[in-house]
Amino acid sequence: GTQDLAPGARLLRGFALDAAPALLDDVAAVQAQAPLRRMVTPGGLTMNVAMTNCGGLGWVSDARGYRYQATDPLSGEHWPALPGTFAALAHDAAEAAGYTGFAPDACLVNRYEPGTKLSLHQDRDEQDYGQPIVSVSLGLPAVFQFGGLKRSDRPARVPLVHGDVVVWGGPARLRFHGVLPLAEGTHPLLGRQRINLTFRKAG
Ligand code: MD5
Ligand code: FE
Repeated sequence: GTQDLAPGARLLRGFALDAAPALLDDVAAVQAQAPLRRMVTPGGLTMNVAMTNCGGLGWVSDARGYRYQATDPLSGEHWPALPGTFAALAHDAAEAAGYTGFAPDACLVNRYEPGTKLSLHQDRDEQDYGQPIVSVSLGLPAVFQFGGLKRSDRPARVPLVHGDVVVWGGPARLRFHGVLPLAEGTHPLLGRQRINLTFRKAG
């Protein structure tokens, strides 16, 4: 089923279920080339979530700030190419939410383990806020925090499970959001992990 969380935010329950095993094979291939790592914020804190990227651009954080760049700072090489399975799923999910022709140039892979959280933030490092963001949840369930346009707006709690896809666009694009600490558990395909794929047109 499809559900509007708010204007511009559409939850596609189970949209990625059938594709999930193929997506996870490609996640493993991406990780083999560009390993997951915990990045450091400009303020000097090590992030809780482990990350890597694929596609023409990847999101990075270090002492100099947050940005997208074409190369992996660990290797100096380009990020792995965006797998065809990823591009097709992101395009089709965006279309199901009313965005035709979505062609992401960046996929951020976020890896959560039990206890891992993502603090409330806005996604502001992309060039064009008119482009949607597609996010795919795989593995362990999480409780997503969906806030307002001000940090002080009390966030709603949205449970997200394996196979769920959310398309964030329009007036939802700049809402504050985060992920509560992951509960302990074991997923049949991923074990003690949640993987979130976040697709963007960043450049
Ligand atoms: C996650 N990742 O579950 C989330 C999924 C990130 C991040 O937040 O920055 O890597 S993307 C959630 C999102 C993106 C853009 C807008 C909104 C939510 N929103 O309006 O709530 O790892
Ligand atoms: Fe975010």
